[in-house]
Amino acid sequence: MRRRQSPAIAAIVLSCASFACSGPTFTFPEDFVWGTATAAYQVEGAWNEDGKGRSVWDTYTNDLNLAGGETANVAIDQYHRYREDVALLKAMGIQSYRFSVAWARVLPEGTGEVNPAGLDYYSRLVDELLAAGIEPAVTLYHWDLPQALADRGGWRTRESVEWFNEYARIMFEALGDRVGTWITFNEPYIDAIIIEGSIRAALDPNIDPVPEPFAMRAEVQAGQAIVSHHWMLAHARAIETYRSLGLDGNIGITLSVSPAYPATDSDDDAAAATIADGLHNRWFLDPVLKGTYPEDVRALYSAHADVGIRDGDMEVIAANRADFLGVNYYSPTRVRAEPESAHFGIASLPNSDEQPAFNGEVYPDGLYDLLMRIDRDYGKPLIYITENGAGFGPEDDRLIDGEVHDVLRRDYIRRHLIAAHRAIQDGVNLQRYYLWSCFDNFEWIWGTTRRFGLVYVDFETQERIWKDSAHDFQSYIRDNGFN
Ligand code: IFM
Repeated sequence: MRRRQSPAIAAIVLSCASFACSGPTFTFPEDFVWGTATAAYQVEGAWNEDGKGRSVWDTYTNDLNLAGGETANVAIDQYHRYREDVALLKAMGIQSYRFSVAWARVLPEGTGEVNPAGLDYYSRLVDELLAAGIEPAVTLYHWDLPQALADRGGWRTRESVEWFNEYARIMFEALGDRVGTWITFNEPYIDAIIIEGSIRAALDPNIDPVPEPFAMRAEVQAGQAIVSHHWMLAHARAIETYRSLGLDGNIGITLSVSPAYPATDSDDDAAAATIADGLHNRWFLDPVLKGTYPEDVRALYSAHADVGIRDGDMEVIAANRADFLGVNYYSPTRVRAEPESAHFGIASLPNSDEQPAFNGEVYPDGLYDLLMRIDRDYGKPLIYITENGAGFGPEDDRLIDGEVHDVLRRDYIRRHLIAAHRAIQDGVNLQRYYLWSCFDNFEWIWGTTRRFGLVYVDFETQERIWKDSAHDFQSYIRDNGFN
């Protein structure tokens, strides 16, 4: 029989568990990797320099005014300041830097002739990182399709699979000797379905405008499923190419995963949550980790549009399982049944947080739940958190006398790391955490009005200033955990 501990002994045990006595309370595994993430369009700038071609985002911001008049033509100018930025990452102790390649910088027309200056930039960035002891993790596609390819039909055409494969091969051959972590795509649900679906609906006079991106009418959303299928196929083909080159790194994909919770305990809300989970999560998790599509979502989409799945596609997808799954987590979805909703008869609840974050409800348990669920339902895959982070609004990012006391971000990061730690303790094979983002940057249609950085960027002067959260993160890495 276990003896009950006296309160005095319990107090000693508790204080010995603290950092002063035996190391941090939340200690991560020895080989855990701490990183930060960015994407080319959001940080590089130099939008038309050294032979770079246009991307669709150059068009969206410069010609279509989708970011309220702002552009990322300069962004945080990382193209010119990468040495300074790598030095900053090193000072923070960052162990891996996840960045993306701008396809149109390497292949201005998307296919065909390579731009040597563009390739050289990524080669220099990789060398600079390695010299600083930082492992590069390269995302091949973070939403910036070359405009030339968009003009040829973009991701809607099946040819896009081979365009991507050609580009991927060029990158593997150029950097594969020095880069050991590759991510094919970033967040297919958010970009291929939601963003591109909303933009398509907004620009096409034959399509009724979308009321709200996450409440997109079923027929518009289903019309994007073919794009997402081409991404899945291109992902699998790129893995096949990577392996055929005999390179020995790891290759995976990054999915945005949002656990869907029913708003009430009614059966109808439970069914609605299953649909939301299918649309956002299973539609991607299943092909990537099981080599199949979930039948329920396939039926929902096929009722409205051709999803584009052809003979042999599923074999290619199934034969090329990713080495790891990248998970981006920001918030959960609370779902209720709403029979009259044109969005598959479901609706999500508005965020009721007192201090709302840009990317939805703050709910660290959602991260724990989704990690446990992926571990359980998909055969314990190797998982990297490839994005997690917070933007709360100007109050949290106010620069006062050269300091930024971003209390809400600090709290957000800490609580999500505790959730990740708990999942590791419970057996999840989680080996990396990339914070989004090291630097404030250009947040797509919201431009510079949404800040997610550990480091404040003055967009006029390009000065970088560490926020309080940056000092926290530095200490977490140094101690491989925290109290
Ligand atoms: O900035 C984005 C990133 O490009 C994709 N994931 C979410 C981030 C914050 O909204």
